Amino acid sequence: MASSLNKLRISTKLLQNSNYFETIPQRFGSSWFTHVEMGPPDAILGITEAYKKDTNPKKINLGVGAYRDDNGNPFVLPSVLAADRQVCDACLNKEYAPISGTPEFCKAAIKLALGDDSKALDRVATVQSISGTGALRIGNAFFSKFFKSKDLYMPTPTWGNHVPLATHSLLTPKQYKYYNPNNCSLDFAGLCENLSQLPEHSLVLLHACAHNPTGVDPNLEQWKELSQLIKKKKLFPYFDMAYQGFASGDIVKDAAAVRLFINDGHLIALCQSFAKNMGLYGERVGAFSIVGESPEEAARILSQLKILIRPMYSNPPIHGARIVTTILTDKKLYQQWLGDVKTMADRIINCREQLKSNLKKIGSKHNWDHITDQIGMFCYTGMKPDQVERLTKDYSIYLTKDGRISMAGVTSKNVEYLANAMHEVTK
Ligand code: CBA
Repeated sequence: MASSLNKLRISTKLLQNSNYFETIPQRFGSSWFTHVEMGPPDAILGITEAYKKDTNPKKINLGVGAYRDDNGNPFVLPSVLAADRQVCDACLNKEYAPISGTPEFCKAAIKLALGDDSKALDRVATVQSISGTGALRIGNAFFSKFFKSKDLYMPTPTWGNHVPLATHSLLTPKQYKYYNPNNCSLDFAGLCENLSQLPEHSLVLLHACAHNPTGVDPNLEQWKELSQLIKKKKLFPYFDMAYQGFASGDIVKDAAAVRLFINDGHLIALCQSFAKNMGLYGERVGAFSIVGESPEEAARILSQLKILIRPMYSNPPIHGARIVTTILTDKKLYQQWLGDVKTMADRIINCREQLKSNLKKIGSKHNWDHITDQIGMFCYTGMKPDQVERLTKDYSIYLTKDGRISMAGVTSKNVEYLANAMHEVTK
């Protein structure tokens, strides 16, 4: 009891990032909450709020990674629409799902990641999660409770939310080298050097594909080397796969790193999201899995995951998971969905070409090759914070301060305006 109280106290302190609790007055004047300060907007989702307020008809939102069609509109995948109709027509009941989500969903989700014929399927514990963020939340809670090391190593840079997700579960975010800003590419030597220096039994967070924010992934040969290194150094690979299908347009190719690690005999943890590859952003569908040593071990892990989930949100929402299950288990819809994923990935790849060629056409002297070398939803442009600020202030182009643009917001209609603005601020 004393130790769990202590843990709660430490957690509160970490969340507040100060010795706040000891200093707050109980009550000041008429309210209990006069001491609650205004917090800053979210570094990514806050951008959409600012964008919405802008009245410039030429404004562009390149902040959040949410796919848009070539008219800049949200895109509901035709396969998702068809599956949604099937689910509604079935008039299913609205009972609670099991704590871990429906077994059919969990089975279909992990098969998509590991492959239908994976030998690991009978020794994996999978639970449905509140999209990719929720998967990380469950994973971090599990590691905080059951892993000896409380350090979570992540690439520099990484998705901004990885850091608070770690601290909320009392894990300490640590870094390893990943990206070289001088040549806008992977710092593979630095990455290997850093990983080989980590203490044994460390937790290493890896972006499975379409690294956010850099758009730079190791190639297959480099993943092979990383797998051997991680094995030799006895590190635990913890994959975040939020973009399966979005990097290359091919869900098998994008799962190559995860499947390679399994074939090399690693036990892994895996977070999946269906926000991007099925366009189910607001439905919040994802999965968290741990591949164990045996079916018996997987059953023990699953029992503990359920114990962690129950007080977090009891059990997951059902509608989005039904859509995903329908698509993944219906041969015709599945084929249609593969085509939809490719349509989205191809449009983004095409926009990369257009942005680069427009910059060249306008006369930019910079090397913009990284725009087409990088993959996935984002382009890490290399623009500095003052240049980003000018883009927003002078051109109503909204993006994160680190110069990341969501390629999904670029269209054949706004690409020229964007290229011109980028040229003006980087001259
Ligand atoms: N992992 C990574 C690496 C991500 O980029 C994101 C989404 C998630 C979680 C997990 P969800 O919970 O929606 O399944 O995604 N990142 C964003 O696309 C955005 O959705 C982004 O713009 O960086 C976000 O929430 O920040």
